[in-house]
Amino acid sequence: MIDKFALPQLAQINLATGVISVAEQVIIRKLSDMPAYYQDQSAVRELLKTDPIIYSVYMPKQPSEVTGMYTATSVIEPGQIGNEFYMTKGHFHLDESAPEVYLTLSGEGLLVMQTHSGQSQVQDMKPGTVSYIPGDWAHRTVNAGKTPLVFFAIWPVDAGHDYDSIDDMGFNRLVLVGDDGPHIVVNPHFE
Ligand code: PAN
Ligand code: ZN
Repeated sequence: MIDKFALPQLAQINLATGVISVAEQVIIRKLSDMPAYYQDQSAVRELLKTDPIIYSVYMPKQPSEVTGMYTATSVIEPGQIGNEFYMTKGHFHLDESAPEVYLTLSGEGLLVMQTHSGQSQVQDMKPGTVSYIPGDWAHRTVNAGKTPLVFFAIWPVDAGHDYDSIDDMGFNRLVLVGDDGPHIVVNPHFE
């Protein structure tokens, strides 16, 4: 369908902070929005006293509400909870034919992906990496560095988000803080 109503749009992204000049909506996720996502619950309880921001998402004013693509920048703060890095909740797209592209702008981290059938893949994120996420792969980003992990995402407007599946079962791979960098391990609690 041709999008007759959209007008050209120009935005400026601050590559270090992820802030978009025409940001209309900012989603802020604090630890209190996702306490059960981390394994070490005593570390969670301690950190909840200050309830840090884990990540923020900046969405520009969209050219059209009807068709096309969404764009956003995500900023994952640096930090750890127990022996896990700060990370996003992660989700599947409701429309399994709706893929997504992530372009890393700054920082370093990992993109953890998996299918409903249990296939998994973890990709490095660093400035300039472009990840193609097929429509049926759940995706979560993990900041494994000491500075904010900032990336730009593009996905179809009708993709929809399924958070419940990950809320229920988690991801089958965890990224833990190791002496020599991030360690990817099998999640013992994955169901
Ligand atoms: C991204 C994510 C964003 C936040 O824009 O929504 O990084 O992660 P969660 O949505 O898992 O909290 C995206 O993948 N959109 O589809
Ligand atoms: Zn997505």
